[in-house]
Amino acid sequence: MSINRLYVGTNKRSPVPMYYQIMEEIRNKIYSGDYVVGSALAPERELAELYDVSRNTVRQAITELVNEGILIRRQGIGTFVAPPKFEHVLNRLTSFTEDMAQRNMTAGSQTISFEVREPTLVESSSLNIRQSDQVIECVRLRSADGVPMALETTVLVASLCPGLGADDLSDHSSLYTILAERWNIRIDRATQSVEPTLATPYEAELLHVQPEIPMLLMRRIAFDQSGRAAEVTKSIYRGDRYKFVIELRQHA
Ligand code: 16G
Repeated sequence: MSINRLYVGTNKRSPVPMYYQIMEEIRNKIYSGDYVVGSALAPERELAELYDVSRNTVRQAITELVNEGILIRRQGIGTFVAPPKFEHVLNRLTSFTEDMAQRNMTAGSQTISFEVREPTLVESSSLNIRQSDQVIECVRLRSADGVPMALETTVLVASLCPGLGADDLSDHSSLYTILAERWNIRIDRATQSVEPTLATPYEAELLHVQPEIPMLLMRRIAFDQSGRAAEVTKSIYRGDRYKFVIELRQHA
């Protein structure tokens, strides 16, 4: 214990709360490889002794890191170092299937619901169609090597992809590939927003996470090669497994 104490970088006299400093310490130990992915964190009692704080303070630091997706708590077993989050670089328009292929992972798709209906006011205006036109709404659970990653609700202009059925979108099929191959609709441009949100009980159950963990909500309006809006998608990505990286340049 006394040797470990030499490496403790927390400072009780700092105005920064101790739980916050301990979070930073644990994060640094993970980044520097002192704590490896999958390894168990020392018990709360030991950490409390190491940092000379109460167990409550240690528990608070650990809970915050669990919420961030850096640690994983397994009920009755312990707390473990989580694998690094997927880094998704937002500088190119890709499909979920392409994203997974770039990581040498297999994209999976499970269709939860599929229906043809009239668009809402927001959808008809985003897709630039009349309210009397038809749209196809498809809810898909997307996975990476079998692990659920995102829940996507896609609304497509029905007249652009006549005959598209629920069966077309199951297993490993890519919507963008089907649109291109069957109807020559090549998704060429999109506007996309990202906001934080909390997992609803329904999303949490499908994505195998605790309810109310942070999630990333993305909305995309995608246009084809002739500039027609083809798709409006709401995607809920697991906040504990994803981080988005944006490249910035001062001059375009
Ligand atoms: C991505 C898109 C989604 C699109 C899907 C097509 C985001 C946030 N969303 O998940 O809008 O419908 O890819 O993927 O990137 P697919 O071709 O694999 O079905």
